[in-house]
Amino acid sequence: MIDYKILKQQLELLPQSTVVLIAGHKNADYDSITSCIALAKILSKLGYTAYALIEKADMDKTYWLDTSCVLNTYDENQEFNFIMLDANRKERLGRFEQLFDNARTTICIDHHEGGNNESKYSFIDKDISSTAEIISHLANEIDDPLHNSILDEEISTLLYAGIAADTNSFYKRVTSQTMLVASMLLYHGANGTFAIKNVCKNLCLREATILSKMFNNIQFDSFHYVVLDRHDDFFKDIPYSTIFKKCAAYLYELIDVNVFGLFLIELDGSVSGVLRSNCDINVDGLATEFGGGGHKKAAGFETYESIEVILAKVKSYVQEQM
Ligand SMILES: [Mn+2]
Repeated sequence: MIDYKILKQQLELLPQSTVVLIAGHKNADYDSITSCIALAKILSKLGYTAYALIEKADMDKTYWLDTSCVLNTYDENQEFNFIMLDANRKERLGRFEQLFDNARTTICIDHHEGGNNESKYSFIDKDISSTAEIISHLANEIDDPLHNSILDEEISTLLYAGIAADTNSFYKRVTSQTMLVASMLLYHGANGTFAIKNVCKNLCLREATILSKMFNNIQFDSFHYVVLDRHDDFFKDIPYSTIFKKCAAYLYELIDVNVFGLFLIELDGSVSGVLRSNCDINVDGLATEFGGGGHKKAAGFETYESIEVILAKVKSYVQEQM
């Protein structure tokens, strides 16, 4: 559980004269993107100069958002504070890790397993649906009942989108609190249909072709998996998020699959992987063996282990845990 009073106080202790940078994990998903932008907008309303840091490669996902508070790089010529959102290990920040190292103070707000306690202050709730839900509770805490809410239509829509993304349209990891928060966001003007359309229901024909190739390549050896290879011309230029977030979401829903692995062999020989569990097998522990992590039922990694070694390790792990 997060003590939102203390989180609010911690944010208020940041001096307004110092820039606040907010960044999520590399290969940003919609929870990470919308939470970063929403928090930047909330802090701006409170009088801060706040920016959401998003990699150029992830900007294609923001075409439906106002990105006036988004930066792709930051020139560290003045002091700044750093908030790590939707990630709890600085190495997950990718290119922005160096900024974390050089920040005056660091705050982590997240809902993932693991974590290295590298931030000065950490606010982590592993049982909550999404980082966007955490930011919604924070907004509630900030709100003074005598004044207008900090939540406007835009911020509410961003947070609603983040929750929808991590819950697969309010389908998984949803609690009664999640629905109360969603209701509050709708009350403050969130455009729910627009948000879900943009984060969950936006498969185009090209992506349907990619998905059909993935379905055709499903294999089984103690667990179900698909191996894709960037050396295959078809997959050479397809964005990571299209494969791992958008298309893969359909594969995870197959009801007769217990553990699902999706592996992409990159051009440099490394392998990006995600693991999903529809049973009691904890895939976070498995992803950790490859230097990654995530949640018990959904985790990811990047490794230089060969695909043969990865498949063998996952297979023996699944057999042990069954
Ligand atoms: Mn998340």
